Amino acid sequence: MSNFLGIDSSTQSMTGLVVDTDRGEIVAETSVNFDEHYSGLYNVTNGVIELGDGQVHSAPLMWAEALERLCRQLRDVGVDLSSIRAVAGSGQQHGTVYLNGSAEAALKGLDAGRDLAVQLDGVFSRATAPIWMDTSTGEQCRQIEAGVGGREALLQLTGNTAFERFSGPQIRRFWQTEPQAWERTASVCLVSSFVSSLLAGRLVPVDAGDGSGTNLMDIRTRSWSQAALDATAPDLADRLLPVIDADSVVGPIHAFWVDRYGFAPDCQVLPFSGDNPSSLLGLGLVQTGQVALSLGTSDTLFACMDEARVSTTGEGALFASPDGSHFMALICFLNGSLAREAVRDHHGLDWDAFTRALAETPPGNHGRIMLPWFAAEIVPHVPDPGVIRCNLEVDDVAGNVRAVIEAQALSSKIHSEWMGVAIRSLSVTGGASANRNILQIFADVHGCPVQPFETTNAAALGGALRAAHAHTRASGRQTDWRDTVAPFTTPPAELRIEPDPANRAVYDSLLETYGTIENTNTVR
Ligand code: XUL
Repeated sequence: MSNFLGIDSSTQSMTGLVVDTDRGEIVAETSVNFDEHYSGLYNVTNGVIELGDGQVHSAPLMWAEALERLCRQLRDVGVDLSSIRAVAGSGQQHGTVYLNGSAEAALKGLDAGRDLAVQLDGVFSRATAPIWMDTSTGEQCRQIEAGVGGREALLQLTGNTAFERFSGPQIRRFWQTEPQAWERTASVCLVSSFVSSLLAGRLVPVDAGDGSGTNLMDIRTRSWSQAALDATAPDLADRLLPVIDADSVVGPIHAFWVDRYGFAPDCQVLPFSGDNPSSLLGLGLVQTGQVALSLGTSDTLFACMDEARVSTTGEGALFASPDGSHFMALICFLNGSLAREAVRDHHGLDWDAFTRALAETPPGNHGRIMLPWFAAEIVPHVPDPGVIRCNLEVDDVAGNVRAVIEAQALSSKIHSEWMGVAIRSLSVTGGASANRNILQIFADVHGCPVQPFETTNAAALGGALRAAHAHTRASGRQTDWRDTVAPFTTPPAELRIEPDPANRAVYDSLLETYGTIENTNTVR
C-alpha cells in the first residue's frame, strides 16, 4: 500500500487526508474543529482569540492538542497509521510562533507516555501566536518598507509589499512592544513549520511557499533576505533556520508518534507549506497558465506562473509554489457570491430564476454594465461600497443578473493581466461553479475551457501529494509533478465548457469599454 498523509492546520480546524497513490484515491478525510473541543480551554471563538486593537491571535498549544486528536480520529475512521509512508502538510499562512531556548530539547525528548501539550507547556516565549487576521501592524509595515528602500524595493525583493498580516511586520511589532520576551525568543516558527516540528521532534525550517508570505524572503533566490531581516528585528537571522526546499525529507517521524499512535518508524516527515501554496498543488496547478477560481463569498483566483512577476498596483499576492519551480498568484475579488446574492435577493429570485435570466439575455447584455461593488472592493481597490450602473435600470431584473456575472468575469480577466500568463484552463470551484450559464460567461471572456471542479480540503490534499512526490524521489525514482497530481485533480472531461468564438469577439470589445468605465470610477 502507498498511503500518504496530508495535514492542514487552518484557522478553525485541523484536517487530515490520506491518499492511496496505487489506487489514485483519497481513502480518508477527517477534521478536528477547534471551537468544538477547545473553546473553553484556549478561549477561542472561530479558532481565534480577539485581543483588541486589531490583534487576532491563536494558541499554538491548542494546535499540538489537535494534532494528537487528529491521529486518534484518523484511527477511528479506519486508517492504519503504520501504513503511512510520509507526511506533509500546510498551515494558515503568515502566523508566527515564538519559542524559547528549551524548545529544541523538549521536542527531541518527547515522551510517548505523556500528552504533547503538557510536555510543551514551557517552550513558548509568547503564549499566543498572531495570525493572518491580525491588522495591528500598519506602522511596522511602513517602517519595514522604508528600511529596505521603499515600497517598490520590498515588492521587487520579496514579491509583496508589506501587509499587516504578513509575518515580518508581526515579528517587528513583537520586538518593539515586548523587547524582553523577544530576548527570550530563540526561534521563530510559522504555523506550518511549528506543526511539522511537532511531528519530526526537532525544529523544521520554513519552506519557500510559506516563506514568501513573510515579507522576509527573497522571492527569486528562495532564501531569507538579509536586508529584509535587518529592517524587521535585530538578530532575526539567528532565530530562523534557512529556508528549505519543500520537497526535501527532514527526517523520520519522532518515536512519540510511533509509540503512541502506531506510525511506522521510517515514516518520513516533510516541511509543511502555507495553505494557499499547498492548495495550488491540491488543485492540480503545476503548469504555467493553469488557473483555478473559487467562487465563494469572495472569488479567489489562484494561478501557476513560471516567473516571479509582481503586481505593482498591489492587486495580488505572489508566493513560491512548493513544486519547487513555479510561482503562484493569489487574487481576491471581495464581491463574489456577496454580489451575486445581492442581485438575486434584490429581485426576489431563486437560483433557477437567476439562471433563466442569464439564458434569456445575450452576451454583451445590450451594453448594460454594472460595477458590482456592493461592499468595498479589494481588486480593483475601491475603499467605499457603491454599485455603479451604466445603461442599466435598477429594476431591470434580467439586465442586472447578466451584468453582475459579466462584470465579475471581465474584472477577473483585466486584473489578472499583470501575471503575464496566457490562461490556458480555468478550474472553477465553490457554490456557483454548479451553474453552467455562469461558467459559459467565464469561458467566453477568458477564451479558454472552463471546468467545474468539486474539491474540499485542497490544502490537505496538496500536502498528501507532496508527501507522495518526495517519497518517490527519496526512493531514487524519477517523478513528474503532472503525474503526481493528475489522478486526484483532473476534472471529468464531460463537464468541460468550451468558449464560443462568436461570444468571445463580443467580450473582446466589451473588455475595453468595461476597463474604461472602471478606471473612471476608481482612484488610482
Ligand atoms: C493569505 C491569507 C489567508 C491565510 C489563511 O494571504 O492570509 O488565506 O492563509 O487561510
